[in-house]
Amino acid sequence: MASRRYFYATFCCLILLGSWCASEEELDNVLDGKSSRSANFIEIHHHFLRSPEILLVKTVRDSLQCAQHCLVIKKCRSFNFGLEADNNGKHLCQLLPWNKFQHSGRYEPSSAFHHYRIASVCENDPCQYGSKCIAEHRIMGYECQCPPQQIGDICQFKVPLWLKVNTREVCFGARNDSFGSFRMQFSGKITSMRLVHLSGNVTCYSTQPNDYSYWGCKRNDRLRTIVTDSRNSRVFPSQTNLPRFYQLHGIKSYSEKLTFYNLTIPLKVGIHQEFRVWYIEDFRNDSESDNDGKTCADVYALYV
Ligand SMILES: [Ca+2]
Ligand SMILES: [Ca+2]
Repeated sequence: MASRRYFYATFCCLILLGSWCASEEELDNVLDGKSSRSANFIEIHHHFLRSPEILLVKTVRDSLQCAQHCLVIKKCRSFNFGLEADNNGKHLCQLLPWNKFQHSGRYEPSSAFHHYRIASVCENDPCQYGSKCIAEHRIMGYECQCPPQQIGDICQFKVPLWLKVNTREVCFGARNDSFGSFRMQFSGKITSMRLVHLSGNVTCYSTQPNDYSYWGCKRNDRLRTIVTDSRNSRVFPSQTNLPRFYQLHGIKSYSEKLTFYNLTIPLKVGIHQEFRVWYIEDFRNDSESDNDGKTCADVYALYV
């Protein structure tokens, strides 16, 4: 059975300066002089990857020096290290752009080589429900490619599902362009959004402060809160001719939840995409000077 162990290697320009200078044709492919790169390598004794492409062949004094050469080359994912030394005590070092996961049929036992690959976070199977893990070696991160009915950074959520999308409370005022903004925590497709009241209230007529409302002006069924994208194009509610107020069945201006259910075509959203919550008069710059107050809310989206 092949033995396996880990070792840590790092490259910075100073370590290799003098031992190897990149040739001109190699320059596009190597880290610049200000960069550094580190990685954990997994060592598999007596194995060899017959890679369809070899980035570079060097002779080196030991496997650590081969690992350092691998780190210099951006595309390098693994290397074969020859066990037999030449007359100068140097070993063969083949730098490869692939690892055994991409070419498992070419990974084989060998009496002449040990094989080393950069440890991938994908080896721990972080992506759920059989979704595909794509390793990003330069930052040692990864990305999960989710099947259609799942979302989340590790595809952990099955849709349809309401998810809270703001990380801190979203507060909007009623004048002076005091919209509240938030960024989506998950990419996917949404059809609905829901604002859940946390604190505060707003009014369109502060000279008569007896009334209060979370989403409108007075305590009635006229709603005056909208959601736009970062370019201030309205997303919710989706009706095309926006009056100074609108109505939604069963929802009052002081209801705890303001739910928009009106996207027939799902809206594709990206992770960290910005949306804004506006008071309508403030958005329209229309009769906002006598407005007052501030409402804070959490935001949920229905992913489908
Ligand atoms: Ca007003
Ligand atoms: Ca305004």
